[in-house]
Amino acid sequence: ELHYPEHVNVVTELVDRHVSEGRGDNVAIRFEDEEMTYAELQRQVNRLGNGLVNLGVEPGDRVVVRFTNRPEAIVSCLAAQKIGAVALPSMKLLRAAELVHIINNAEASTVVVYDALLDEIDEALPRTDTVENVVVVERNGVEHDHTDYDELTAGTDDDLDAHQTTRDDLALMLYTSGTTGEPKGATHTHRQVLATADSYARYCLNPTEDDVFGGNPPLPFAYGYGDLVTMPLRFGATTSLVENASPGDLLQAVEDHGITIICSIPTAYNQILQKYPDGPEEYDTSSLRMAISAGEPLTPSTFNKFKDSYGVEIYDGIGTTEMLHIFVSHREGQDIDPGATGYPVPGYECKVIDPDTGEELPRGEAGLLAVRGPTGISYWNRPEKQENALVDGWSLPGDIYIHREDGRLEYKAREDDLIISSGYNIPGPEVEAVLQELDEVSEVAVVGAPDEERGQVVKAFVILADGFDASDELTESLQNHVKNTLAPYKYPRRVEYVDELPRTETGKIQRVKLRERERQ
Ligand code: 3SK
Repeated sequence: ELHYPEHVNVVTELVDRHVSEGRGDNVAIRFEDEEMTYAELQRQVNRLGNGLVNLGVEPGDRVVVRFTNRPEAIVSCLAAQKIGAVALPSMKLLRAAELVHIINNAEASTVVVYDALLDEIDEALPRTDTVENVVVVERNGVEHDHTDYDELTAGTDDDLDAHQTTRDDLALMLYTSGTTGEPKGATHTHRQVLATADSYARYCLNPTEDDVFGGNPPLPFAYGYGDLVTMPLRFGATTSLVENASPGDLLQAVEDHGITIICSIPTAYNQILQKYPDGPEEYDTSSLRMAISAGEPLTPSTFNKFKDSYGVEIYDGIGTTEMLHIFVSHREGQDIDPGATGYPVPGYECKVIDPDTGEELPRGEAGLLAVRGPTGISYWNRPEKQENALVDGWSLPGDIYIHREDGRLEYKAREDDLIISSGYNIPGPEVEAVLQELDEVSEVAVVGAPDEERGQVVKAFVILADGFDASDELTESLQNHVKNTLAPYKYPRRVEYVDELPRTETGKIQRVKLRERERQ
């Protein structure tokens, strides 16, 4: 079990401790060709923290932080947390209507925003009730009549004592992507933020201050916040930020910043493999010691291809915005079985239950995953959602898993992604993983389509890899590949070739949109 003192402020632990213990010259952030040491990060956090206090921001206030993956995003979150406020990073693609919902639901008092993302805030503001301060980081000459970040911080002190937050005060709020209804605010306390590094990172990644974490998950995505803020800073390591990273940008950052732990999602790993199949020949990726993946299940074929081309293993993990980070994964040094997500992360317990009775199922049977540990589901002001999401202290993330005899947890599907066809339960992602093995397939999503005879049939939406064209013969060979690999009733009776798949900003396939399309 993880223990924290009654009073703890996450910023003291992530930044100040390194400076006071002699690691102030370690590089905390690398961005383009700039480096920011821990001492400089502390100074910038303190100056903005003082600026926010001068504006009247109080402990407990919610501060919306809206940026691309840039250093000011990290400084702004940490400055808010250091003065006892709650950082609320917002995804950059959110439109005004979504921002209105979030700002009003969170009753945010303050917004710190990158000027390139100001327009949606300006459109949202007249429909919000609580915002008193808007601080703009002007880097692109966007005109505005709000508080200027550089002016606000220019006149403030370099020193700031962290607010005496308790370990159970809120530090961070992240809104779910809202694929199943209105976005919900998932709240996280100072100790829970630290716990993600002290459980998952410490045991599964084994980081040291020489590590460089880098990748392209957006910082407001819990996965990105953990990998690119909490985890590197907890260990005095470096975070490498890349704005709007394409596969090439990501590999360039590996080469330029010496990334040792690359963090991304399966789609991006597949894109890298498609575009740069002989990676190390085009970019120097020799600094990499491991790769991590989350957001969507990683298929064994992606794991194997990446290992063959780039010489490192991808550690898959499952987490949720509500749990803040990964709670099932393999650990560094363990024998990875790419057919399973891994074991419960030390500190977490997992069980697979019957969704109807709540009883734990025998090993080997598929059911609903339940998890408990140092983080857990706690929604801001949504009692009706809270009630069903947390049962007797167990969080129910909504995934179907098998708890195997060997102790590993094997992903089957999201609860909603189980296709029931002629009475058979068919996990869509299992069929996706098999189709993904084929060179012809670049990306694929499998959902249930309504069918008079079978209730539902398996339907695959396929993006073809470069150089392949759709044809009846190709469809037949995709179908045969599934029939020859899985129980034949799982093969996709319908295949549609598409140019793109609907995805959330965090890269998750929106199968719900595909299902809706099929129902029309
Ligand atoms: O999607 C995931 O698997 C995930 C992992 C870590 C943190 C947050 C999320 C949603």
